[in-house]
Amino acid sequence: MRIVVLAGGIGGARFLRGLKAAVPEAEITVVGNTGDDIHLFGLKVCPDLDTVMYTLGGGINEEQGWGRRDESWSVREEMAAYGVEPTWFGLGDRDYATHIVRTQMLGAGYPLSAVTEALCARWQPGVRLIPMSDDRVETHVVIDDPDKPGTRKAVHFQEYWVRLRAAPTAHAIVPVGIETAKPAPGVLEAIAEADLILFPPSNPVVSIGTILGVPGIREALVAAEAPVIGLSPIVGGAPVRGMADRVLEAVGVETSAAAVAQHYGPGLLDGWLVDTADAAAVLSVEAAGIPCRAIPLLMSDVEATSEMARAALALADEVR
Ligand code: GDP
Ligand code: FO1
Ligand code: CA
Repeated sequence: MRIVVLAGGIGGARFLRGLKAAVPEAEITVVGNTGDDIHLFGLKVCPDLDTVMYTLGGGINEEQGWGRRDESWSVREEMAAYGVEPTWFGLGDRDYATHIVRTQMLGAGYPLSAVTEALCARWQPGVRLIPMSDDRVETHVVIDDPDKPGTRKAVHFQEYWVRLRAAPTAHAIVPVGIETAKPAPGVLEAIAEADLILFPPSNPVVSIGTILGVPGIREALVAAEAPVIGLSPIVGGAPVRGMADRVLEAVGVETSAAAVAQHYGPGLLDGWLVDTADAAAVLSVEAAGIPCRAIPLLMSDVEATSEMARAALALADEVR
């Protein structure tokens, strides 16, 4: 079975671990979000691709959910000693090696998709990991400018998320460069040839939403023969982790499992899974034309996550 998964960082990566355990024979292609990518100290950092690669390859810091395990921070300390900004984004020594290799290969002319494949040759994530695009897309967030009252400014998504902890109201989410971005080689083919397409419980705006914004990807998903089944990242009316409510608010979508399904729409989604805490949402999602089931959606361990993956497969069989 060929499965395509659109993934952000932690939510996507953890779901993929359960999916792999549930269907070990499946050929899984992951289309990764690169809107979170940032250039720091001359290096290209791809947090969501790395989170998927490290999680599936056994190199992730499990507690944190991002970055390398057994990490040390000498380079960061030395940079701080030089007074070099920014200091709010934590790059560890082991992680630095990934960004150095990536930046070196990009500089030599390889596209990001080829670089990602090369990095994965070491980590063996057991899936084919493709960035959504080889073209540069960087999500920015429009907030009030605290230095110039009455005016607004755009900050990089990582600055909004990590430095500001999504505290300022987001007026708009702008994926800079997306209009001219092309899907990376293999993305549209994988979608067209898939037997099943999954939206893991990733951020609907800045992870899945960004991938869907690459011209051609949404159209390919709508046209695909395979059913598209999504799992809600919102449980009991709140994000399980992180601040997805802040970016949902920015796009005018209520933080609820039902509203996220309707935001994707019945033209795109063929099925939606909500948590048992949101069982009351099933009727309204179905009334909106999307088959919906309520099951436990907390990825507390690999077995619980595999159970979620099996439920997604079962719903796909029902709607197929
Ligand atoms: P990020 O790029 O690291 O933010 O990760 P993703 O975009 O892939 O996923 C983030 C989303 O995962 C958040 O909105 C969380 O609510 C969701 N999430 C995290 N853990 C769980 C879980 O155990 N169950 C569900 N349903 N969602 C989760
Ligand atoms: N998240 C943080 O909250 N603080 C950090 O200092 C931080 C550093 C970092 C470095 C590499 C990497 O791959 C991810 C990192 N993250 C960090 C996580 C990540 O930037 C965000 O959680 C996601 O992009 C949000 O979608
Ligand atoms: Ca992310």
